[in-house]
Amino acid sequence: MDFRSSEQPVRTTGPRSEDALPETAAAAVKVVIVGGFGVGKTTLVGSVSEIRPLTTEETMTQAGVGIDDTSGIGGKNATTVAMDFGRISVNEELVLYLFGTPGQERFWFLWRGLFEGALGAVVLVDTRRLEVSFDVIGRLEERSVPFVVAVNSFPDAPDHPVEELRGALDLPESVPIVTCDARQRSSSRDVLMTLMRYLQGLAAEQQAS
Ligand SMILES: Nc1nc2c(ncn2[C@@H]2O[C@H](COP(=O)(O)OP(=O)(O)O)[C@@H](O)[C@H]2O)c(=O)[nH]1
Ligand SMILES: [Mg+2]
Repeated sequence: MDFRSSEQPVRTTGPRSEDALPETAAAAVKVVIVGGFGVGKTTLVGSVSEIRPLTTEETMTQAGVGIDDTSGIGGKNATTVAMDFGRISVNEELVLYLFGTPGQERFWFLWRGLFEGALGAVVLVDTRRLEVSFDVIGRLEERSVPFVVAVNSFPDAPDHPVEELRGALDLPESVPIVTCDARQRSSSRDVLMTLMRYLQGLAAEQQAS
């Protein structure tokens, strides 16, 4: 895909100049950020995106009460009903487009088509509610979407060693598990870099075989 344009129209309205893609951008990669309700998807996309992230949040309505399990996540009163969208230039050539998507069962219709063309995914995990991650991981495995797991460190979350989490989530040795603070740009960026390195490794393996 070539995002460069030889003709740069002069705009008086429209995207701000800082939203413009670098001229050198040569490759665009679609990355999906998934995870249960309140794990920090919107926060991660927001902290790392170089464009003002597009977020579709709707204050949780009575309809969501009892369906979205808010126990253990005090203070959370909005749930993502659609998607988060952001962009990050990893280097001069590589641009990632981030799509944050809810993992609750009632939003699975959004998954249709979303993973088309996606190179990989980040599964955000809250150790206080690991069970929401099971379905999400299962669905990624079904679709053969490579993913890394990022454990978002909430202050009152129990501190599980990575290998214990690997066991609990039933993940093979090869799947990277990292911890992060989704509010920190550098930490969110590290998660994405872990995914990119993992994807590179998989591509190299495939080439070798
Ligand atoms: N302590 C802590 N709080 C976080 C972190 N990431 C997100 N939060 C908070 O957790 C709540 C849910 O995050 P949000 O991004 O809306 O979750 P989403 O439903 O997955 O999009 C928000 O109040 C965030 O400020 C983190 O890494 N550490
Ligand atoms: Mg959200």
